[in-house]
Amino acid sequence: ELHYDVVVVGLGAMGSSAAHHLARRGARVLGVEQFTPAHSLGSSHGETRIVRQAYFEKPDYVPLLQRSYELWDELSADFGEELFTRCGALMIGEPDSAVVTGTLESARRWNLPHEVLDAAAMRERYPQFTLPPSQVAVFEANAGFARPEASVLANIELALQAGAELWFDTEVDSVQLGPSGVHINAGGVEVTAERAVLAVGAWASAALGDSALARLSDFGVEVTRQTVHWFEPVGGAQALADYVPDKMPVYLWEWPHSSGDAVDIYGFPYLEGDPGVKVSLYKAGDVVDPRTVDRSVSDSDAERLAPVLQRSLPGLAGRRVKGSACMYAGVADDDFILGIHPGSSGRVVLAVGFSGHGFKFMPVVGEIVADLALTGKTSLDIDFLSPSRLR
Ligand code: PYC
Repeated sequence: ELHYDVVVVGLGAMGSSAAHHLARRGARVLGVEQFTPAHSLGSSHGETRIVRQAYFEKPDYVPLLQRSYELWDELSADFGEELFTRCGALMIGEPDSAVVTGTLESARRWNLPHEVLDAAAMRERYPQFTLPPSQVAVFEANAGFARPEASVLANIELALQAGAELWFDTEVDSVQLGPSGVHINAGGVEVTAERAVLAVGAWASAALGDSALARLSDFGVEVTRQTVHWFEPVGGAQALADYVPDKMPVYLWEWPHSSGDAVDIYGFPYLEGDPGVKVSLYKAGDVVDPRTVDRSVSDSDAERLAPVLQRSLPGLAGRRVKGSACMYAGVADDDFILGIHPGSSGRVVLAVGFSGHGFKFMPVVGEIVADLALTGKTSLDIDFLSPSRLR
């Protein structure tokens, strides 16, 4: 019989991090992934993800981010490659916008260094951005971007080095409680474990069979299709030099809008080797099924983005040269689902529903999941993310 301390289902950002943290603590770990290492069929691809600490969504996330920053640096050192580049972040909007007020609330509550720049200061310092006179930007120097594919590969490599067994191209057909712990059917092979971790991302509603434990749709996770785009500057390829990380931070920009309009954008500096600069509308996707989602991306996907880009960063509104589609696994209140599954007698840990803003938490989620799977508790406050709040 194949028996493990912990089986981790899903080896995207969160599952690979969990497998890494569990294995380095000496647990006997099996990780199962339906696709290949660091694949592009979920939510852990696309070259870059924003990492920031003055968190406009909720100050409760800040202690998790402080720990995540320590673990980002540890992961980069252990892997031998910089995975988190601190080029700074700009949170832009009207002074009373949710992005600006929320960022300032978290920065003040947790005493995080930041600067408020008005439209004139922005023009001077970051001429790529065109703010109307009424808008401001909160600059956080201790922020930047992480590289998702390399981060997942780092977790996988370090998990393997620490003794984890990882099965790729293997679908999990069922996850059930049984007499010897959790019973999992993975690619036709029955395995048992003391604990299981479900880190299935956007596949929450489509994978794992229909047992009550596996039915994550009960938690109301809604999958949407998101597209990101790379634009060549109006000045052509030689103007890409104006968008390098030394000259341009990551940004998230909330524009005033009537409900239903999708006009908030975010983006990144130019990365060497890319044909353009990455930018996207924030949370603008349609509800989809991950099994049938259209992964091709065309100019029509950028129709709503183009006018917002034109008014926000006019010098970047040139040719669209590349695109990519991914999925968000959204929860109604936009908070993650991180904790022990309420119907699992303490045996199943959920790390799902990251709602389009989870990637920066990848290292701390791995640590928390390992705490929960091995000891049933964690020293970080995650009560606000409890699965029980949703059912
Ligand atoms: O979490 O900062 C974020 C983010 C920006 C766009 C998508 N997620």
